[in-house]
Amino acid sequence: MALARQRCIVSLLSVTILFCLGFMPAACGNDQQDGARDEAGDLERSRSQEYLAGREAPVYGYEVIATIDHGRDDFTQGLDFDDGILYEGTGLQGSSRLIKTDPETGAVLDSLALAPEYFGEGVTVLGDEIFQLTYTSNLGFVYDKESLELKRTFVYATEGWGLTHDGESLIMSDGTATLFFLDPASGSEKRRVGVSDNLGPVTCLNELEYVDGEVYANVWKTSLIAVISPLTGKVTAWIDLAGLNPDPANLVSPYVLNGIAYQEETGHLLVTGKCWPYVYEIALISPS
Ligand SMILES: [Ca+2]
Repeated sequence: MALARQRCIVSLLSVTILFCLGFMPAACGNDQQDGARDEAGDLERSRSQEYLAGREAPVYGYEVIATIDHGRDDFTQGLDFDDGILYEGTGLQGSSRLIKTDPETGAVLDSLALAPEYFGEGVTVLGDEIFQLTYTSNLGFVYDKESLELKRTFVYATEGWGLTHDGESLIMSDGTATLFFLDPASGSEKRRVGVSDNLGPVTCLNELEYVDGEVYANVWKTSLIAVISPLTGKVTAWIDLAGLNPDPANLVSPYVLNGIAYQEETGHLLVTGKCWPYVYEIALISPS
């Protein structure tokens, strides 16, 4: 899994470079481009349907409320919203950052570059601190929320993928079907839970967000978010974001959905993908 992910990233680094140097599809597509986009969108929707086939939990849809500009070279690995500010962790060795953004304007308020040996992963804000994982270094960083000054580090045994918290514990994913609950003071593991639904373990859990007593987890390389009971690990619902990718013909893997933040005041989610041009504010639509 992890090796596949790494290979995927390495093999597409040249694409990343082109992309981040400014290559983007023309804003005004011609018929050929529109056709390719429609075809890619249809493929994305059919992949979601294939994944969901036979799964019993209800499936939520979405409605786009607003769009926020997002850096096209920001390889999103984690997203969180706290006190009116959007916090983002980005990845890739040599270009991983922690970024504070004003979601009203999309303006970057502050940012911090990780040392080049670290591949940044999930981020979450708890109290006055920001926590950020690294992919394969088994090392987490804790920063002061206001100044972004590094306060301490912590270690964990697995790869680091997604990160959120329930107010008491950090909740971490590692690309498997397990969620780890960590003590925010020490980083030590308090407990873990396996995630499953009626078809068995739900693996490839990536970016996380804690919402009203449940854990939302993006299933890596899909447009799907699993809604998980943190007590039992059972998937209680799915959110299908197929169709949200703004350019599915070009924003192909690894440029997949990978950012989920929750705006408590509105009940909306802020979601984006790696190097996507927008963060989307969305409302969920109940299953019909
Ligand atoms: Ca998140």
